[in-house]
Amino acid sequence: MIFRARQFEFRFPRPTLLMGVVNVTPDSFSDGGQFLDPAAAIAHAFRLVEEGADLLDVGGESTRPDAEPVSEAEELRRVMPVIEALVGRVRVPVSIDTMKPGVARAALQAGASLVNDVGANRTEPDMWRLVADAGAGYVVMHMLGTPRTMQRAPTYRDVVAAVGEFFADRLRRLAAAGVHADQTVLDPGFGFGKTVGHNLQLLAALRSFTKWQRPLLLGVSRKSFVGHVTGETQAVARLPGSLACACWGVEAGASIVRVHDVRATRQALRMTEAILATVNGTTG
Ligand code: HH2
Repeated sequence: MIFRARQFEFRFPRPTLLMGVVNVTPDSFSDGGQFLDPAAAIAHAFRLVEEGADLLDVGGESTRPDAEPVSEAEELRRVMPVIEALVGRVRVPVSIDTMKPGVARAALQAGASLVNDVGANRTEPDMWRLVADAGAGYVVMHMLGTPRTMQRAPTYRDVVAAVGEFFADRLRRLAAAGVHADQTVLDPGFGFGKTVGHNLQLLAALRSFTKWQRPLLLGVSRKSFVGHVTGETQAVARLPGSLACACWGVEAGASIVRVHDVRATRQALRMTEAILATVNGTTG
């Protein structure tokens, strides 16, 4: 399996890729306001690379439930100085976390290598054409509704089947828009229109989503369902629960984890991978 994002190419199997989160927002649930100043965001991004991030995900709009939508101009104002400062100065691909084609276009023009589209439930193909033209990577994330509405009593007949059908449909639509399968990453969208039970069911069934032979991205870091299960109310204190999910996720076939705590997650995953390699008889 190969993942291509412009000049970058990752071949799997390989150690799990760590995507470090850079939120240039005042209101992210996990670290809102800490990196709104571009200089702080840039310094944070360099630190994440030093700690072992294989990708950087820069976002200028919080997608937490009930977050205030941000205008395109404001989102550009937040993310562009950060993307421009990072591209060419870090050796890892820079991802733009946006639902807006206009923001994705500007980020790609500035040298970003992939688009992390939490709004991949869109039906208009303009975002996909941009990705096709740039040869960029593209994260296909499942969300029920919009950040405004997604946590209002989400219901599914079968959440695992619904996410699977979404992936199959989007891979077809992306191919029709000229995006090669090698450019895609699949993400069940933990917390995006999901109850605690739905998130747990998706984690339990993660392996079933490997059937498309595409890297699976796991975005569980500090999320509220970890708080619900563990009783930890503070997002920044949810690292142990997040690590448990990440280790399970890698055992269940995840290839990329999107995290705030790169150094700690890297250590947990390298250890998990060493154990798995021994279980599978591929080392010593
Ligand atoms: N989760 C968040 C944001 N972007 N992208 C993908 N592909 N998968 C995710 O699970 C995901 C994501 C939410 O986390 P965070 O960026 O910390 O919070 P906020 O949206 O409040 O900025």
